[in-house]
Amino acid sequence: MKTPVTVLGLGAMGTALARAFLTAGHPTTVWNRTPGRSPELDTLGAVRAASPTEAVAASPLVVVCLLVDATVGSTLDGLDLSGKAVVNLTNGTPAQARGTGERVAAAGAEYLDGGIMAVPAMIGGPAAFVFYSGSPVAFERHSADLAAVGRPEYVGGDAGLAALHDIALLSAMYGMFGGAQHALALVGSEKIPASRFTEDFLLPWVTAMLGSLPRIAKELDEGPEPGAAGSNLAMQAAAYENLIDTSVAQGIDPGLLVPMGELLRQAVGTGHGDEDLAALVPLLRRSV
Ligand code: FVH
Repeated sequence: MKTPVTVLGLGAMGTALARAFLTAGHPTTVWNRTPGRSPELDTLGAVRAASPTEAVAASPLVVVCLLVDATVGSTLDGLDLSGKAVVNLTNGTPAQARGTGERVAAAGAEYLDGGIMAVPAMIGGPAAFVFYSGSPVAFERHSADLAAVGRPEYVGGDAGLAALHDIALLSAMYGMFGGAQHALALVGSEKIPASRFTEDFLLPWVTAMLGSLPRIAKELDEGPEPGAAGSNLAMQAAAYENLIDTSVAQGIDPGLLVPMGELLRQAVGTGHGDEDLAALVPLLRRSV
């Protein structure tokens, strides 16, 4: 028999997780603050618990997917978690993950924090993956069970590391979407259709540019290769002024672009004008 699983939270993501566990044959108990949510899970065989206490008691593996970290605290506090593996897939910061991990361990459970790299429709499919960090015991015991929702990627014993990986990827995603949305606003200012522009130009361009990421990463790991910058920062900083000027002239708020321009100028001003985009990364580091 497959490991029984409890899912706390039946929002869009919790529902997708419960569905994936049920589809993979796990006896699945669910609880949600607002009763009766996602009735389709009942036909798949989900058992509804009347309270978090009842839900947690039903399974050795407890998956939590609620809105924010504070919600996780108020839901789990005071529960008897002894002998359980608690896997928290709620988005949060590394510090929140470590704090929740300490409280869950104090309540007698093994703790894994997770970062889901998928939208609900992707859960259980080949492109979904989930970062995990925290208890190696829990990961070893349950990674095969957790594979039902997406490819498990264990990134270390520090409970905060999954959140760090998650936030890093979300940062890249929002930067990418912010740039793309700015591009669509620019062409939209001249009534150029968004779909055609996206398919013919935006997607191929962004895809080609993303191809330079491994070289940037290698440079960060191993240092710059002398003379390798084909598009030096002095040139980029000069051209970047045109992005701001054109936005303003077209009536588009340049707010999403301005910080990158400032960083380029800072790089040139501190002697990195002949380097490439990898040189910007160290400039973002602040001592904490
Ligand atoms: N959906 C997505 O695309 C992303 C993909 C990556 C991971 N995120 C994170 O997953 C967490 C849950 O997200 P969600 O999409 O399921 O969110 P909602 O559909 O808004 O559901 C929220 C659930 O949280 C429950 N809840 C809210 N407040 C409380 C509370 N004070 N006490 C108990 N439960 C609470 C809510 O219950 P209800 O409103 O139905 O009663 C839902 O079950 C999230 O961290 C994402 O960042 C999703």
